[in-house]
Formats: sequence, C-alpha cells, structure tokens
Amino acid sequence: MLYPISTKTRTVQDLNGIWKFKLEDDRAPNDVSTPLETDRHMFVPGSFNDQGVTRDIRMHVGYVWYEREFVIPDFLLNQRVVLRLDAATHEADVYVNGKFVVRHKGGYIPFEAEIQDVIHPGKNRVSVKLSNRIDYTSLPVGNYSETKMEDGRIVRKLSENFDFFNYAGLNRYVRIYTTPKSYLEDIAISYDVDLAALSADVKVATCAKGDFDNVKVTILDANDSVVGKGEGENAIVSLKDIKLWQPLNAYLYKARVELYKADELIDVYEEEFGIRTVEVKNSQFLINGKPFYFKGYGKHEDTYINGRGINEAYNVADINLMRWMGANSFRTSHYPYSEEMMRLCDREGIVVIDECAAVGMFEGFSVDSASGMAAKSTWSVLNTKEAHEQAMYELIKRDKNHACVVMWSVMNEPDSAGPGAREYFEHIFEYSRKLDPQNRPFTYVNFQICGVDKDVCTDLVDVICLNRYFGWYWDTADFASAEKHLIEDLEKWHEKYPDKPIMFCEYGADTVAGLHAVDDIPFTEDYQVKYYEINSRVFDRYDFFIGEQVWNFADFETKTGINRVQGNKKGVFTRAREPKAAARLLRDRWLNIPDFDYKK
Ligand code: BDP
Repeated sequence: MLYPISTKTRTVQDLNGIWKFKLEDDRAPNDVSTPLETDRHMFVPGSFNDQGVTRDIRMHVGYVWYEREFVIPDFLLNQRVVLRLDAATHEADVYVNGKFVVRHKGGYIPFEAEIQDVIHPGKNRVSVKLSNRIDYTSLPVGNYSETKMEDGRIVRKLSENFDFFNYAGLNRYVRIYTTPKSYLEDIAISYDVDLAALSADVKVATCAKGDFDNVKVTILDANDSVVGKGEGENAIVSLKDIKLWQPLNAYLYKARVELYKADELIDVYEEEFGIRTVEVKNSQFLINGKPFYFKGYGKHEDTYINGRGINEAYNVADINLMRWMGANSFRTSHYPYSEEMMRLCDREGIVVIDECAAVGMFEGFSVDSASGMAAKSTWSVLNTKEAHEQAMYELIKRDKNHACVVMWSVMNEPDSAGPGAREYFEHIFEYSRKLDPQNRPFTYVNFQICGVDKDVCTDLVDVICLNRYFGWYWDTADFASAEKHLIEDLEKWHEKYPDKPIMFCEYGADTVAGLHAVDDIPFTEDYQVKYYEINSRVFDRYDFFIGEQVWNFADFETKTGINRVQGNKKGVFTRAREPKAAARLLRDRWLNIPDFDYKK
C-alpha cells in the first residue's frame, strides 16, 4: 500500500480537524442517510477517550459515530478519488453521503475506499461508525461481554487482556487522495547488495492497474541526481558506489516510478528507500555485515489528551531523546506505529523491530501474572488465526520498503507453552515468512512464564527476544537472587539454542518520579537505577547477548487497577518526557557502547 503523496499526477487533501461525534444509542440508532444529530465534537486524529473527559466517553464500550463534510474541487472529479483512513481503532464502517464504502477491522493499519462514484460536486459527507470492541477473535485480544437490558440498552464490558489503555477512535490521519484512473497501486523494493564492492541490484516490483504500456523506474540519490534507470513491472537497476543506510546515519534514495501509455505519462510516484543488509549469523545480528548491538526501548504511542492518536511533535522529541541517550532502536510494542513514525525512523537511522498487534494472546493475562499461573487453554479459547494472518499481511504490505525495519515481531508474550501453541506458531511463522520481499528475520517476544523449560516455539525464531522482570515481578527487592536467576536463565537459553542471538525486548521496574530511598524500595528512582545496573552487568558477560531494549521509554496509560499508579510507571521518562535518574544511568552506559562490534 502506497503512502499518500502529491506528485505531478496525484493530489492529497486532509480531513483532519474537528469532526461531529456521537455515542451510538442502541435504542435509537443513527440513521446515516441524514446528517448526524449531535452537539459533541472530537479532534481527528486523536483518541476520543481523554478528549471526552467524562466517564461516559472515556470508558465507553461499543459504537461511536464520527462525521464531517468535505468538498472535492470539480476538476478532480474525473480522477480516481480515494478515501484513506490511517487507523480506525478497532473496527469501522465508513459511509460517504450515506452510502457504505468500506469496512475494516484492525485498529492500527490504514485502509481505503474508492469514492468517485458516490461523491458529487459541492459538499459531501463522510460518516464513520466505529467500534472499540476487542475480543477473542481480534488483535489485540480483549475480554468482552454484553448484556441486553429490559429497556433495550446493551451494556457492554471490556477488559484489556494486556497492559495498555484501550484508546480508540480515528487515531491517525484521514485523507482523500486522487490518482489517475490508471494508476500505480503498489511498489516493492528489495535488493542484492555486494558490500565489498559497494554495489547493489535494486529490484523495483510494481503493481499497476488500468490501461498502460510500460513502467519506467529512475533511481535518484539524496541530491536528486539520477544514478540508475530501469523498465518494466519487475525492473532491476544496478547501482555502483552506493551509500548504505546505516543506524543513526541514514542515507535515502528515491525510486521514481512512472506509468506510461505510449509516450504519455499517466501516473508517477516517488518512494524513498535505504539500502542496507540484515542477517542473523553465528549468534550475531548483522547490519551491513557488521554485528549490531540494539540499545533502546519498547515504546507506546501514548500522549496526554491525544491518547493513542498520532502526535508528530512527540515523535520528533522522542527520537531526539533517544539520540540524547545514545539509543539506536526501539520496538513498535505492541502494534504497528504510524507511517509517519516509520518514515521518520528511515530518515533518522533509528532501527525498528516492527510488531503487529498480536498481544494478549495468553488466557487470563494480568499484569501480576508473575505469580506463576500458566495458561491452560489459550489456544482453544482464542480464535485469532484469521485476524493474525490479516495483521501480518497488512503490516508487511505497509512497511516492507522501510530501511528502518530490521525484524518483524509476530507476537508479544503469547502462550508459547500450552497445548496448541506449537501448531499456532508454526502456522503464523510460515505464513508470515513468505510475505516479506526483503526476507528479514522474524521473532516473537517471549513471556517469562513460558520460560526455557516450558516454551515449545523458540526454535522458530531468528533472534530470541525475551521480556524479563527479575528484580521486579520476580525476586522483588532481592537483587542478589534476581542477578543469580537472570544469569541462570540466559545461560539455559544459550545452552538450548547456541546459534541464536539473544536480546531483551523488555526489562524494567515501575518508578514514580521523585521517590527516593537508600534501601531497595520498589517504585523509587534509586530502585530503578539499581535494577538497570544489575541487568547491564549481566548482559556484558555474554557475547551472544545482542541487545537491550528497556521497558518502557516513557510512562503510559493502562487500564484502571490497583497494580498501576495512574498508568504504568516503568518509563525511563515520565509521560511528559522528563528524565528519571535511570535515564542518565543508561545514557552514560549507551554513549559508551558502540552501535557495532560491541561484542566481538
Ligand atoms: C509485559 C508486557 C507489557 C507490560 C509489561 C509490564 O509485554 O505490555 O506493560 O510487561 O508489566 O507483560 O510492565
């Protein structure tokens, strides 16, 4: 799927701003054939929960309506007109002028509909019926129930099967873009690189629709100078003296793809891409042939008021904070992030582990699961296979060309030990591996409860990614035992899989900024510092250990409950992005760890 841009043949109009908003009343459902009657409003893009302020909106479960008007200039009405929603969390039915145009399930991925046949000159109306329901068939997984009351109301209850607030709404941009009637639908870029010769054969595979004779491909360097040309729907362009995309030192080329009918240019699109190789070999993660060490975070898209809504100023600040700390990477825990963030990471050279929304795939997950309760029947109660295939398909389709993406994560903390796990995992790995034109490594992120003696799925991954909480949920306030158990755990994994690199994708301790103590008291900044000191000391013992991503970059909102103090406080920054003491500790550490060749 192509990101919407303006070119000689394409236009983009954004529909962001204030929309009409209404909670659906089951007893008097909205009639979409007439304008929405409401006196409430919501800003798009953004989650409705915190904008709504009061509980009726903030905690609403079920359907809501969004609506606004738009005008398409008459001279564009002979074009292909596409309405694109970058994220409707989690399910949406979209109507234009009262006519149904598209339905989509899956709250963190763009979808679109051609609308030229339902619009007319002058004012048009777009309406979105959106649901924040998640259940045992969706990703992420939620615990959902509903009861029909005598008065006709349906009381819906939803409890997240994961540790972040179920922010919902039109969370990302809504746009209308136009293309000619014959058009470029998709472009997939892959390459064979000769690192020694610094040359590459760049393959530009184009999918075009309609009436055309030829596809022409021009590769431009960062100064827009032409460095290569090719033709056809599977063009291969040989480049010499290439500049590699490197972590924190990005270099981007552009593929200009043109669709021709005889000599007439019909459509043109420009896709930026970086050239870099990724390989897992001898328990190392090689980027451009050299062993890379991941330093960074698990994150969330989570900001004040906007909730999970896109916030590009925060994105820029977050990357600057990462650079300030000497970090080089993050994981899109626990869902695909905005395309704008991925494009920014391409430019900034931030390395990304790209995760789909497969989270909560553990029966009865709770944040204190550390009590050791193993799930008994996750894979017989969940019915997520279809949603999961769709999620991996859409994620890879959307993000396949991003140089920043070096690995795909198919699940976070699933039940990888219980009956049925093996079959489910085998299927999803096999299905997903076929989708990536760049053949990147795949992983899933292991839950501490499904440890080395219980897990039956880790042979399927390229990199062993562990979430470990020794010294927090386990061995609380007993750092001596935590260190011992951490060492034992890592050594056992290595013994079982000597050729696979191991990294931590989560490790952390809740910390309320401003609390201090001399003794090891959980929730203090001193405790978080000590927690990270001990973990770091252990990581440095092993050459197979290839990366540390702390949990979390910043404090974030979670579901309400007594295990959380107005949200998860494991951030090394507060939700307002103020550093806690651990940020400085990690900064001193990471600025002294090179991106490459740390563990020779
Ligand atoms: C893990 C999850 C993450 C949680 C974290 C925690 O992957 O989403 O927020 O632990 O408990 O279970 O803080």
